[in-house]
Amino acid sequence: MNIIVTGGAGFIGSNFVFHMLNKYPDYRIVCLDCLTYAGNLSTLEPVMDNPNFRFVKESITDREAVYKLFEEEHPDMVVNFAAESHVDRSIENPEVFLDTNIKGTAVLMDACRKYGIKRYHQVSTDEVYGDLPLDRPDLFFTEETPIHTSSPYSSSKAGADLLVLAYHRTYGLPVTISRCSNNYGPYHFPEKLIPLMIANALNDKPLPVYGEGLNVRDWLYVEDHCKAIDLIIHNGRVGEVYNVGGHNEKTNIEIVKIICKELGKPESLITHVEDRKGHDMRYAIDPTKIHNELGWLPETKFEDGIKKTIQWYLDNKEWWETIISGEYQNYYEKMYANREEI
Ligand code: NAD
Ligand code: TDX
Repeated sequence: MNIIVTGGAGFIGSNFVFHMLNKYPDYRIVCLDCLTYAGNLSTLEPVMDNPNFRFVKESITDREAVYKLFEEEHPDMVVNFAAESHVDRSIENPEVFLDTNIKGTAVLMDACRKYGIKRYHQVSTDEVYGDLPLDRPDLFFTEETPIHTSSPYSSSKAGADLLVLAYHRTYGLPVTISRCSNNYGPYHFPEKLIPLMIANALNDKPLPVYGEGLNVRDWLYVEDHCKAIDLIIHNGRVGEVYNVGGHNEKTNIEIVKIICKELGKPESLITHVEDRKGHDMRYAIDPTKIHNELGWLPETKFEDGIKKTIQWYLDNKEWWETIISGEYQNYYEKMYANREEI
C-alpha cells in the first residue's frame, strides 16, 4: 500500500505518519507538505531515514507538482491533513484558508480522478457543524447535523467537505470524511490553547483566556484520532462521513486550571482577555456511528493524556522553544497585544 499523507509535518499529520509506519511496516508513506509556519521538518526527523518514508516539499495547491508526484508514486490512497488550521489566523486573514483548504482539496481530488485511487480521505473538523448552546447538554453533533459555520476557517473546511461529497456523487471518487473534535498531544503547535498555556506557564507568562473561559471543547488524544482514521481508510464505507470524539467536554478555564495544577504554577497567571470574534460556545461529538460500524473507541483518558502531553512538552523544550523564539514572536505580539485585559 502506498499512501500520500498531506500535511504530515504538522501536528496530527506527523502523529499519523508515525502511527502508520509503526503499525504497517510494509506500507510506503509519502508525506506531501509545503512547510508553512505550522510545518516542522524536525518533527519528522525520526522517520527521515526510514526506507518506507519519503518527504516531498510541495504545496497541495500546486497542480503540476501534485500531478508529478502521482506519476512518480502511483498512490493507492491520499489522506489529506494539509490545511490552514488556526481559527484566530483565519479571522485576521481568510484568503490563504480558501486557497489551501478549498482549492488544495480540489487539486488533490483532480489528481485522484486523473490517475485513479482506491481511497481519498478528507480530514475535517466538528467546527463545520457550528456550535451548540451551553444550556442544552443533551445535544450532540451527529453526521446529520446541518453544516452551519462560524469562522472563515470552519467555512473553508465545510466548503472542502462539500466538494469532496460532490466529487463522490458526480465523478464516483471513492471518498471518506472524518470530522473530529479538538485534538491534543505531542507536536501540537504552540499557538493553540493547550500548548500555548503550557509554554506560557513554564515561562511564568500571563495565560490569556478569551472572555470568561466558559466555552466548551471536546478533547481527544491525538493517537485516538489517528487510530480512527486508520480504521476509516481501511474499513469505512465509501461516500460516508464519520464523526470522531471521545465524550470529553471541558471548559477552557478548567483546562487552564488543570495545566496550572500539573505544572505547580499559580492560577494568578490567568488573565481574561477580549473574546474571539464569533466564538463558538460548545462542541460535542456523538461518535455512535464510528463505534457501531468500525468498533472505534477512544483509548486514552483525559487525565492520562494531559499528563503525557505536559510531560512531552517538558521533555521536548527545544522543539517548542525554537518555534516560539522565531517568527512566532511577531504573531504573538500582534495577536495578543491588542487583546485588552477584561
Ligand atoms: P497544523 O496546522 O498543525 O498542520 C498543518 C500542516 O499542513 C503543516 O505541516 C503545514 O505545513 C501543512 N500545510 C499547510 N498548507 C499546505 C499546503 N498548501 N500544501 C501542503 N501542506 C500544507 O494542523 P493540525 O492541527 O495538525 O490539523 C491537521 C488537519 O486536521 C487539518 O485539516 C485540520 O483542519 C484538521 N483538524 C484539526 C483538529 C485539531 O484539533 N487540531 C481537529 C479536527 C480536525
Ligand atoms: O490563547 C487562547 N486563549 C483561549 O481562550 C487560545 C489560543 C484559545 N483560547 C480558546 C478558544 C477556544 O474556545 O480555547 C479554545 C480552543 O482554541 P484553539 O486551540 O484555537 O482551538 P479551536 O478554535 O477550538 O480549533 C481547534 O479545534 C478544531 C483546531 O485549531 C482546529 O483546527 C480544529 O478544527
